[in-house]
Amino acid sequence: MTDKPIIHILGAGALGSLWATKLSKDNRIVLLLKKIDEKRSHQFRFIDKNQTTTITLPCECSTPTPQDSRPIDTLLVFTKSYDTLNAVQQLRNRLTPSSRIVLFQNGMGSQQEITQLLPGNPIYAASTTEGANRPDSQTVVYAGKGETWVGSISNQNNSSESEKVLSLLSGSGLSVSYNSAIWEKLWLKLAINCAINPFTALLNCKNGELVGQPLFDANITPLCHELERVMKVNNINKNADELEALVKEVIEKTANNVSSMLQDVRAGKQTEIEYINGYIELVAKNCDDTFPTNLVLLKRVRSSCKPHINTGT
Ligand code: KPL
Repeated sequence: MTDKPIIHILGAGALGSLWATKLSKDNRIVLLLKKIDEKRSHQFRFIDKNQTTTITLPCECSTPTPQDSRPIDTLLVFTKSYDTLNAVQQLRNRLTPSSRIVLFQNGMGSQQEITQLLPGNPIYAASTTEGANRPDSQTVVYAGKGETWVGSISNQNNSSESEKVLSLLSGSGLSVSYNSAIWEKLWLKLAINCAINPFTALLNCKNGELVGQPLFDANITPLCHELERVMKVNNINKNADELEALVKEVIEKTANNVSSMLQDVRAGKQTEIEYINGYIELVAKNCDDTFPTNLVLLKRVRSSCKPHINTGT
């Protein structure tokens, strides 16, 4: 009989599967899936460098069923930002006041939705630069080693709980550190996503192909000035020049990436635009300010980034 901790993972996309694989060495991982087969297990190929391993993990249903009703101790959430609230709500009868939840969503807004839904729970947000992709539904490729920062975003900010979360996540062997200023990290990541993702989706190009394109070149500076102002409203001081330099640095480092937004568009999926540039527009409305460059990008993605056929490029 083993007393390894049980970690439930909601959202078995590329990143969820990467963490599930890495954490499975020291923990009992349970994947929460919408559809499960009678074996109640999920198998996929995991490719790390040139090594392929077959991973088989137990799974439970992510919607309420009499069979899957045991309380959840630790929940890592990897759903798309727009699915997060509904997905966590579906598990509500399995969450106790001590269930700890770690949110790995892109953008901003889903974190606040969960802290409002569960004001008494220890809730953490993580920001990660780990790279993983899923070339097909049965294969997960670990594409690039990165770093992960995690920090508390709930009122239940208790240091032994935070140490526990850090130690659980560090058991993955991935590089994880605790960040008591996690909102600042999330805001910086949001600003970078606002300044890269919509352009790549509109121009249908890799990150590294943005600089030099008239749409990007004409708008990046005014957009960074708007992001400086919106961040100031949220007590984050980063000036527009620093932001623009950071965006260009990320573009260079991720030159070969197809951004998550363009991946969604190419795969015919809904994008996370409402939790990226859409979140900036929400702040604009709340503080009676306007961020016109951001708004034009938001409207253009809303109207023209309807899913299109994957050309395979
Ligand atoms: O986080 C990203 C994303 O694609 O969502 C960036 C930083 C733009 C890297 O591709």
